[in-house]
Amino acid sequence: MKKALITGITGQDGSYLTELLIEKGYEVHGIVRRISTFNTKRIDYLFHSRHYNKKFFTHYGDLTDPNSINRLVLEIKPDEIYNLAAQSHVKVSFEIPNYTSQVDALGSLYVLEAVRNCCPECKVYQASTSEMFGGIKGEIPKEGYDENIPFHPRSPYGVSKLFGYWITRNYREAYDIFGSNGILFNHESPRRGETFVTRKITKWCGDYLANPWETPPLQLGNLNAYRDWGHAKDFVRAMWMILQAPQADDWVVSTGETYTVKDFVEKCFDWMGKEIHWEGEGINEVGIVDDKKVVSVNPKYFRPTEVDFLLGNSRKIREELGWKPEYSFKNLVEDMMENDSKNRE
Ligand code: NAP
Ligand code: G4F
Repeated sequence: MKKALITGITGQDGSYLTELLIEKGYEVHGIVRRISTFNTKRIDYLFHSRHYNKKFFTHYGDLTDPNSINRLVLEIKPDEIYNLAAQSHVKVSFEIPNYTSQVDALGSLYVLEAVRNCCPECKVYQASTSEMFGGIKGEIPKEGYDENIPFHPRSPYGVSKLFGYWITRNYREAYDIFGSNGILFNHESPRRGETFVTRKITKWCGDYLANPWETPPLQLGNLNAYRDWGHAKDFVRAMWMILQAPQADDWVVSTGETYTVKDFVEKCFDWMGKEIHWEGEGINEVGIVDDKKVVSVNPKYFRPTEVDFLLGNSRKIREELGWKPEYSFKNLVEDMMENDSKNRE
């Protein structure tokens, strides 16, 4: 039986990946960090399921504590490590750049060092990101970003992740470690953190459906940013495929379609059977439904430097590994809206 170790198991991707690996017959170990509230709600049901609980183990550890990572890698001796743990919020990374770098940059080094010292045959998946590309108008390739386009990160998060990307490549070249980067574009789901824009919108829609006249308007930042949004279930499947490839490599994973934040809001209103129209411009732009203001812009959500446009070109993983997404943009919105509108109608 193969053993996998997942850092960030309590996050959106960690929870879906755990399910996938257990279905594939793996024994799954996950690192949970200690915080003062419960942080295991996305994986709690796995402990209570007879199907899962004998193949699933969690351990305390923290990516800022290299001793804990070394100890767990030595004890578990995994066949595969998925390094998903991160301070993953781009806007927050401007407020806590030092901490973000410790987790997202140095944390990935600690994982690789533990593998080099304790189990050099173990394969390592590094959670790299489309945030390493700049999304700056004028620099964007027509077909979308692929593995060969130069990086230009625009946040402490993006810069820290770029270190993770390069240190993974370096350990591959220097020590022959099977270390692969998945350069994943945005992926969402009903388990998405509530401060990321898609989930913030669908959560708000759930409140609005329950009480349209009392719900205060949804406050957003940049309505015109473009993102290539996929479903997390499709994307964790790509992570697994990346570690089953014949050789370690770097892979872009994306849907190949891009939409604005405004498009996402419109699709959610479509799902509710309502039409939204927009008035005004810039920070005065508002969304109106049934003569009522439902969306406004609050500059507090703007970033000091923004990634304006993301579109991925995932031709390589589609052709070489046979990956393709099953969820469309419409299916993604439906899945999130169904979840957030439950028990609210
Ligand atoms: P997420 O929901 O924010 O999960 C992050 C995970 O990291 C959580 O389990 C979190 O624990 C854990 N973590 C944070 N700081 C830690 C620390 N110091 N030590 C140990 N664990 C720590 O993120 P996600 O959306 O699942 O993304 C997974 C990975 O892919 C991240 O590395 C992210 O940067 C990257 N990525 C995500 C996307 C996307 O669109 N979702 C795209 C590209 C790359 P708590 O539960 O305790 O907070
Ligand atoms: O949902 P977001 O916060 O995601 P962002 O910044 O694209 O980062 C996510 O995807 C990355 C992959 O490209 C991951 F690496 C990263 O870990 C994370 O999962 O923001 C998406 C867009 C941005 O342009 C932002 O400025 O939405 C815009 N936006 C507009 N209003 C907002 C809001 N973002 C947030 N979080 N909250 C708003 O109110």
